[in-house]
Amino acid sequence: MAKQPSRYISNLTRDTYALILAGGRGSRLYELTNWRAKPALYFGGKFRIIDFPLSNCINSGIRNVGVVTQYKSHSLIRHLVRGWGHFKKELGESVEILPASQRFSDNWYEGTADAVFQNIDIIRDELPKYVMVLSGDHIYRMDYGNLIAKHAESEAKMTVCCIPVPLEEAAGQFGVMSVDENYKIIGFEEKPENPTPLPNDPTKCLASMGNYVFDTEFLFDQLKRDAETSGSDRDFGKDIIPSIIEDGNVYAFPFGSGDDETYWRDVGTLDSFWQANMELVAPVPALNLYDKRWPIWTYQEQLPPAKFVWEEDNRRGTAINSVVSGGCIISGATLRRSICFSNARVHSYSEVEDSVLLPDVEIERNCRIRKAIIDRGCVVPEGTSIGHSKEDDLARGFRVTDKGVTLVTREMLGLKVGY
Ligand code: ADQ
Ligand code: ADP
Repeated sequence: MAKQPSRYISNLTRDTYALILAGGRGSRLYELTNWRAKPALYFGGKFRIIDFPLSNCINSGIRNVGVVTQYKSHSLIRHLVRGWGHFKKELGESVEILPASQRFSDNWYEGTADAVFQNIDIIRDELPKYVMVLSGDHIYRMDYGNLIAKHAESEAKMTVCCIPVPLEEAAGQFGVMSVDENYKIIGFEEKPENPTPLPNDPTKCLASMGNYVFDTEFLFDQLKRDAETSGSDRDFGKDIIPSIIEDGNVYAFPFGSGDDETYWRDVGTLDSFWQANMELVAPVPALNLYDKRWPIWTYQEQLPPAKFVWEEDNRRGTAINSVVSGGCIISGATLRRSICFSNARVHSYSEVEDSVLLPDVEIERNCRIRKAIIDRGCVVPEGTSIGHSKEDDLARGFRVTDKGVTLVTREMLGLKVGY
């Protein structure tokens, strides 16, 4: 590689404005996204999904970020204000919230491209050379600096992050591309039923991660052209990418090409949400949340440390292969392979296995809980059994997935609803 000027990557990231799309509905998460947007969903004991792309931006040196919100944005906005509201414009840093506000048209954000189009003036004010459009829906750690450097070096107009995914997982779920030997994109289909396999691995295809880098003016030109195209869904995957690959200069960037680990999860379903959380209780998880060089920032209220109480009559408050957050008290109860978000209370004689307890959950005495997701603020009454019989769970109004994960929300327990 030719010798690069000093501060090569930091100059590129400084010249980049990142727009995180956080307006999606996440309908396959059912009641978990009844009250919150998918990017506001809790993850990993103390985070929300949006913290991952936001932390990736900050850790990569991208300090000007807009978060585009729309659907059920209240808890997302509250989190952003509390946890990400301290950046100082005077120091060249900002995390701005960009709700759909009908400034240009009478419509809310239609597709993803429209969500960017409706903020062109705000982006233009920042005078960035590059614009990154990032999905607010995924869990991964990535140094975007490598991606932007590759974009600049290949003189691409647009670069799409990609990752090999098994064909059956990708079918109908992801944008799928074919590339030449230089990773120039030569074909792109949005969510095909029969994805084109990779030449060197017929079991996988190259999926789009929904993360893009653009030369700013090129992006604006495409968005304006698309806005005037009748019949367009105003979507990057459906409309913009397929319409520009023919003219060339659209490249793919394989995730994990730099120093990044290749952990990337789209927690779009209850099963994948449960699974991704469960991966963190493994003795050595694939996602390292403990890397001081790549901290995941979040908002966390001040809470006392987690407490484990072993009562005198041998009721053992224990947590084995589990992740327990601040403010929790596990008294005389046993947790195995479980994640407790802040302020959980698990009382005597209860057993919790392979489960995710979101914040402020209380499990009263003598409960047996297995393979469950317990939503924020649930109080599970004494003696309740969850996850041991699908019929019983369904009869009590809980949701049970095909893979046998039980979701319990406050509403299902007859408690008051609301965030
Ligand atoms: P999807 O994830 O299905 O596919 P989409 O539902 O449009 O695409 O969501 C993309 C991102 O934009 C999400 O973060 C979502 O929250 C947000 N979003 C959706 N609609 C929005 C709106 N109207 N306003 C603001 N934000 C909105 C995309 C690509 C695929 C790719 C997958 C990877 O289209 O090609 O494979 O992402 O997950
Ligand atoms: P259990 O159903 O297990 O009896 P309790 O609510 O009585 O649950 O709590 C059991 C233990 O947890 C208490 O004996 C105490 O040691 C600890 N505990 C409960 N609340 C607090 C608190 N606010 N601060 C510190 N420890 C607490």
